[in-house]
Amino acid sequence: MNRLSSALLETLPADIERPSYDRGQVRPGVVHLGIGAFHRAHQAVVFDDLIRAGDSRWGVIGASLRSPEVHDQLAPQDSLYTLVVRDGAREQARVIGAVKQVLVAPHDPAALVAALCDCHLVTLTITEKGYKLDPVTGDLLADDPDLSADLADLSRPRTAPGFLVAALAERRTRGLPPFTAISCDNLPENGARLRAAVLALAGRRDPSLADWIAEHGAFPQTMVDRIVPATTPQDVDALAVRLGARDLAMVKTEPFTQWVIEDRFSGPRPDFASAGVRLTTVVRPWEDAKLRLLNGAHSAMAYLGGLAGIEFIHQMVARPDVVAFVNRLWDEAASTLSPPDGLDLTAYRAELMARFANPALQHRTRQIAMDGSQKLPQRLLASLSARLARGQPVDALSLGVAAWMRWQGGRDDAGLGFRVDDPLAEVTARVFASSAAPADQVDALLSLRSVFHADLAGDPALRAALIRHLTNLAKHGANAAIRVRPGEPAARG
Ligand code: CS2
Repeated sequence: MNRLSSALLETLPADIERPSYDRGQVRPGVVHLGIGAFHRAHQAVVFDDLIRAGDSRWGVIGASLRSPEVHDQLAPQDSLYTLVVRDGAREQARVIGAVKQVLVAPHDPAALVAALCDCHLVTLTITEKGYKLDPVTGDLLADDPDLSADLADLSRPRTAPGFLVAALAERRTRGLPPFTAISCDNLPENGARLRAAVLALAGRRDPSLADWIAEHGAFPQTMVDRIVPATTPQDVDALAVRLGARDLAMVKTEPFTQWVIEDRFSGPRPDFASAGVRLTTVVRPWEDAKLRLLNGAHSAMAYLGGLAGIEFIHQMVARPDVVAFVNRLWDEAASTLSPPDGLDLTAYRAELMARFANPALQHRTRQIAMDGSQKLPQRLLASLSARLARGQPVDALSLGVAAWMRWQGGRDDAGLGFRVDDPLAEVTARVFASSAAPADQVDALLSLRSVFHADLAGDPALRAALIRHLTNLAKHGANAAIRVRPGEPAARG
């Protein structure tokens, strides 16, 4: 069967939406770093909408900072791919034309720097790990080999901050203004983090460059939201039947999508509002609500479900005991939020539960469990700290954290081993190798300063709750632990 390509667009069935514009006229106003599935199902769709509406400045040059995989999927397809939106039994398919090209940074770093010198916007999804900042001190990481290489020599950058600084230096030399750099990772203050990383790296090379970026650059904060599970070979096969062509770069997602951007730009700004994006002055309350409610529940369900051997999120929320647990977690987390105007937490929670229940997404608990050490602070620990500071109970939040702890042991409740996919996996594996006692495990994990701040780690109420939960999890399993209400003993489930 043929691959999806420009030549095949005309032959696609009528119910497949496709670019309604001349792709040859689209200019590359955006460079995206980290062109994974999330970008293709979220920001790239907004740029496609803008181009469809007649503004051809917002074509995307995508870049992968490590692997050639996305390039190899998209290049034979003229960078076309299908967005498959699934809602229960309903499915819509739309071919997205906004991506013009994919660069593989390590193969040709100069091409990426050149693209960055010739764009208005840079968007980034480089994951929590990509910012190269110590999560506690906020300084550049001391022991990252790629960052050390960039600090020594930026002629062939390796890291995202390295690429941005190399290109900004070049733009300054050429008398061009900086681009607007929009972090789209699930991190609080994502724009401030990106700015801090770029300024720190620039400052180590040339303080006047850092001053110029600080004065003229823009790093808006954002909140991004759309559930985008990893594509499976079965998804590709099913789409091939609909398209009559194979699309190895397809992405699958839900109908819901949301993007809130701080209105702070250093150059041309697309008419984002016309494409459904909310521009605002304060993003933090949106981010906090999304991270602590959606992502907090996701992570807690990922570890509890993973331990109980439950594969998908929709299977979790099909269970009344899990729904009750998630609601307890949300009651605790919501009490720490100051929702912005336009966000009704009751409606938001109901909508989240319905999104989790979408059976067509097949969102794996294992996928969400990845990189927990990087995700826990903003998803569960921020709410925990706020509650503990007010002397309030944290039973559900601490169960989520205890489940993350047990996950580090690399063995589920049925005794099956799995690989813990996390930058701290080696360190946490040693904790489980050295003691089987929950109290020892809790103490050792609480001493990880890149995850738990010292005052959180030293809180006796938290330590006691974690030991109680980890003991229950080890003795009775996650299914039973989900059902335990504060004050009740655990029963085997
Ligand atoms: C998920 C997120 O994998 C994960 O950690 O919690 O990717 C989640 O699906 C998105 O943030 C939804 O916007």
